Amino acid sequence: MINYLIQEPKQDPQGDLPWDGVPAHEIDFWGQLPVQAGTFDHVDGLFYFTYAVCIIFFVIITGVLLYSVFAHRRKTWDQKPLSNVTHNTPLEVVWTIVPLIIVMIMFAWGFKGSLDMTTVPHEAQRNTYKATAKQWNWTFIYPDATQSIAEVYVEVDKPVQFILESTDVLHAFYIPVMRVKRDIVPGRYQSVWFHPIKQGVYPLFCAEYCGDDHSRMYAKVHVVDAATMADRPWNKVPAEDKPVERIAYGARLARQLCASCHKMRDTDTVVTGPSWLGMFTKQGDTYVGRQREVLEGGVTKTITTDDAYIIESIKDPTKKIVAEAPYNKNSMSKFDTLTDDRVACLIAYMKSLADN
Ligand code: HEC
Ligand SMILES: [Cu+2]
Repeated sequence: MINYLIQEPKQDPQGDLPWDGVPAHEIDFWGQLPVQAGTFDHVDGLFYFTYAVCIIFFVIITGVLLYSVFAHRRKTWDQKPLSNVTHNTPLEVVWTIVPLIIVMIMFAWGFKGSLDMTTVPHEAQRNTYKATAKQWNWTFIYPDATQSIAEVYVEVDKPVQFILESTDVLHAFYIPVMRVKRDIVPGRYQSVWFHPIKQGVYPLFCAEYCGDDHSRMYAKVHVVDAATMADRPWNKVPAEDKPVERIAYGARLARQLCASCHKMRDTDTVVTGPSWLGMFTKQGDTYVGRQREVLEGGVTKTITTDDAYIIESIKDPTKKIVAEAPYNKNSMSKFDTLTDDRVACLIAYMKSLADN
């Protein structure tokens, strides 16, 4: 079987984005990704069956058609019809029954598959994660209530369930190598489960068009062994006595979560939200926020962009809206699941932007 590579995902020149470093996966002769999950074999089985049926019938039907067109063509201009057969009962019965049987096989197979996908085994129920989709990123909550963003760790050989929710519009949770895909409807919980069988890093996509940066709504799925899992690599926010690491961590979060709307580097071109450059200025050893006109309940106020305002802007962005156009016309969705510790790292990063 021929193997060739799909293209390496396009690298963002600025790096630090969720899809950096996810290896391209080999696809087979039929254009399929290798299966990395122990469940859902029937997805591929049914796919190949349907594919084969289509090819076989295409060849038979087109063959008979072309043959008839050629063999039974009129050979002289005034030739009379050679036959006037209007129907053939045995033939019609055959071409009704045979496709009916084939379609029933497809239905039964698909129905069995759909049942297996929607019936979550107990083992997966005991290993339940939550995935929150929003424009345009993914947040994951683990069974132990810790959190990670734009990447998620699951243990190899341990069935896992994801409860899915959206805080804004329609999204879809899609991990091609696990053969799972489920639409996420705002205001409704959905769930999927799968059984990862091979360690590695795999891409998770949003498979429902959800706005400008839909194509960047991407996450990494790390399938790791139990020892790595016990170490909780996703939960390592640098400690408070490591300010430099905290700024670097905040910068990474900002690239993952906020860079699609806020300018934070000279080279950024986004203008959806206010630039973070100039948010703080440094006076001696302290960072002073800028003056900002905001609308709170329709009333214009002038405030200073201090920590409390920034925390509120993140957790409840509609409370005070930046009054300046065009920002007042755009909206920011709330990041209310972001832990305080992570928000503190984000603020440390915003302040560090005043350092140079
Ligand atoms: C979908 C686009 C979008 C994303 C993503 C986004 N923001 Fe915003 N943000 C906005 C818009 C638009 C405004 C201005 C309107 C308002 O105040 O709500 C804003 C305002 C702000 C403000 C107030 C800024 C000021 O100058 O007064 C802060 C602070 C902020 N965002 C922080 C964040 C952080 C932190 C993140 C990432 C965790 C983030 N934003 C992600 C669109 C976004
Ligand atoms: Cu999406």
